[in-house]
Amino acid sequence: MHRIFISDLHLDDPDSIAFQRFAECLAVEGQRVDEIFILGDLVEMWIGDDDDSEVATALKATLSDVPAPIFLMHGNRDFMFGKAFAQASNIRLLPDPYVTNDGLLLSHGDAYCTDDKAYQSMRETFRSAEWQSQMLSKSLAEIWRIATAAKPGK
Ligand SMILES: [Mn+2]
Repeated sequence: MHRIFISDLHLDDPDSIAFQRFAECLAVEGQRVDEIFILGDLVEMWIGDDDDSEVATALKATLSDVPAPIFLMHGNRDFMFGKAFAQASNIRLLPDPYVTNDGLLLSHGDAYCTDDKAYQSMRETFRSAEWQSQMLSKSLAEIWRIATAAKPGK
């Protein structure tokens, strides 16, 4: 069993070196590994699956092209990745934490920053179905404005 683990790329521009290297990595490793795990904060910010920005479009195209199965966990920046994105990108969303069938515990890790009470309370709000549906009912421009003002940690 061969796997690769990626996290915290914070991609925000399809023309950046980081995005190009990510695409190359998936193109090469996607041919020879059994599973690819992306453990959060793949993008700098995800404002909803209907995002039609260049980076969102490039990301879906890049991910859906990979022959190996891709598993994606939310980070503290991209916790809004949803079912529509998963389907369009041909990836599977993982809960956090997640234990593989051979006993690896996977987590983005922000849930364990327990001394940061302010962050944990914000995290609870951001992950609630109520807050998310309220956000997703706004326009993309409005969500972008709110998200940019509230950058939730690294
Ligand atoms: Mn993070």
